[in-house]
Amino acid sequence: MTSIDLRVTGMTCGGCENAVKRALQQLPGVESVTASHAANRVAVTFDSAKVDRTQLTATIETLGYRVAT
Ligand SMILES: [Cu+2]
Repeated sequence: MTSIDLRVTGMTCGGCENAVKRALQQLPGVESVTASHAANRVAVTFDSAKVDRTQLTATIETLGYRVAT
């Protein structure tokens, strides 16, 4: 398993955190997700054979949030 900590802006409440968590957890290979709008952070643990950082980032951005690189 690989863990990454993404800096994500645009989340303003717990609903945003849940939206991000739900969307990421639908991706194959995603093991766990924690999100904090207060810290502007999303931490993801995933199987790098099944999903990569680009896909995780794209999924978050599809929801309307921004991922800093
Ligand atoms: Cu929100």
